[in-house]
Amino acid sequence: MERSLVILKPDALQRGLLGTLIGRLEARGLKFVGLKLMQIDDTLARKHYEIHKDRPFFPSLVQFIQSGPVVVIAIEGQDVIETIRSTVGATNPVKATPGTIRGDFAVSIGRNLIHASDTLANGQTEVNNFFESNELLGSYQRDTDKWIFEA
Ligand code: IDP
Ligand code: MG
Repeated sequence: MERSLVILKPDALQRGLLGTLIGRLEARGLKFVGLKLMQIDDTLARKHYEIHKDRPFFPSLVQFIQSGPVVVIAIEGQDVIETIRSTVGATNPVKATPGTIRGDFAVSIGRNLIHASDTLANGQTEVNNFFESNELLGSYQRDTDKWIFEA
């Protein structure tokens, strides 16, 4: 089953937007299988953003993501990577479509509120980097699933 890691970044908590952003994801019908408040340490920050290590913004990115508590969410289901990326919107909020999270709540690329995995492989890797297997509850059913997913 496809998995994605969402991080509600430190700006989301500081701005009091956790509930709003979780609500957007929940209202779309996405199934949460892991969810916790944590503070990311330097080792995990560097690992998470390793693909950007040669970019000029890397130092500020790893510093920002560990600058305060975050909420991390593991989401599971068919096509969750693409579904969540479309809900999140473009990396640069200036270019993000209104109706997306970044298009509605952010204006600056370095304060764009939310991370979402970008590929199937990265989704699996990132969920495993942030959650122990006993923190993931993958097997429960929701009574609403038949109203959200066509059989
Ligand atoms: P994504 O979060 O939409 O997947 P990525 O390209 O993976 O975007 O970049 C990771 C994060 O790095 C972005 O969410 C953003 O906060 C930051 N970032 C990306 N490009 C820039 C930039 O050009 N300047 C400053 N920060 C950037
Ligand atoms: Mg990315």
